[in-house]
Amino acid sequence: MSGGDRLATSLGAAAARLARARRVVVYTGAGVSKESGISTFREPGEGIWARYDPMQLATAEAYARDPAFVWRWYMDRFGLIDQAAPNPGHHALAALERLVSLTIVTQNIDGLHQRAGSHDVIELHGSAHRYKCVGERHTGFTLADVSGSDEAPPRCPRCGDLIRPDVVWFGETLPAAALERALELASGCDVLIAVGTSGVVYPAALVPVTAHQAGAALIDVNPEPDAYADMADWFLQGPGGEVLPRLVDEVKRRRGV
Ligand code: BV8
Repeated sequence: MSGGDRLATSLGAAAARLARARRVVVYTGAGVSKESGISTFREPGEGIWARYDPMQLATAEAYARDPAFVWRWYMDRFGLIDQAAPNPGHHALAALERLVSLTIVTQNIDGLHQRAGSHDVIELHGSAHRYKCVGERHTGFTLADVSGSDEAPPRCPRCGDLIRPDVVWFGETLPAAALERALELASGCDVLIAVGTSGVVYPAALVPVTAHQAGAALIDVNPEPDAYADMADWFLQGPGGEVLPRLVDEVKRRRGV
């Protein structure tokens, strides 16, 4: 059987299970935004961490050491995110939310799921569209609220502390309510779809494992094998922007819509 035939067979079986799902969780990582032109983190040679040292950029210590350098790096990245648009993978997941009871649990900070029309989205690692002061006493700012320059981080209008992106850096705990709800949904869902994640960053990476251990069917979508491919009931090997629309079309066909 060719690779394409294997994918079609697995995709049909996965769609049949999805079409009769009671409660679905979709767990996404940077790969789901790759076809929107946003770099992933760990792909050999092209990922963000293949070009930059995360410990020099994505930690509170790095920000304290050189706030202007880290701020400028994030302003460059967020500029690319602002130019990006949802791709067919994001739109397929928004369509799936209209077919089954579904929550997206994302590690991504780009907000593309929401821009594609998904409503129930849990952001485990924060957002590129939200800022807070380093003391975390004042949060929920937009960039316009703090009128930052690309060169130097602005100061909090309420307390004068440095402003920082409201994203989760290495060594920082995830937003407790978001992680708690994500793990609760994972332990109660009957199907979990993992899309575009290497599955190496904890504690977020526990979400698919929690679902699998609770007996949920696991569908893994990735062009390359990842941490979930072996434990998955169906490993759908391909880019999310191609596999997800086909998967949702199959579910619609089985649902007669
Ligand atoms: C924590 C910031 C408690 C936001 C990120 C030492 C000290 C402290 C902690 C640790 C430590 N050692 C280990 C840890 C835990 C650490 C961790 O897990 N490290 C890993 C790397 C080993 N975790 C933490 O620090 C977390 N906090 O543990 O706090 C604590 C506190 C103190 C002390 C101990 C513990 C915080 C983790 C969050 C870090 N923040 N980014 C930003 O700037 O963006 S990391 C980054 O990784 C992003 O958040 C990203 O979302 C996340 C996961 O990456 P992926 O999304 O999976 O992306 P990746 O590139 O890896 O994979 C992409 C996949 O897509 C690939 O498989 C590829 O094949 C696939 N793909 C490619 N094209 C497509 C595709 N898929 C589909 N379609 C395509 N077209």
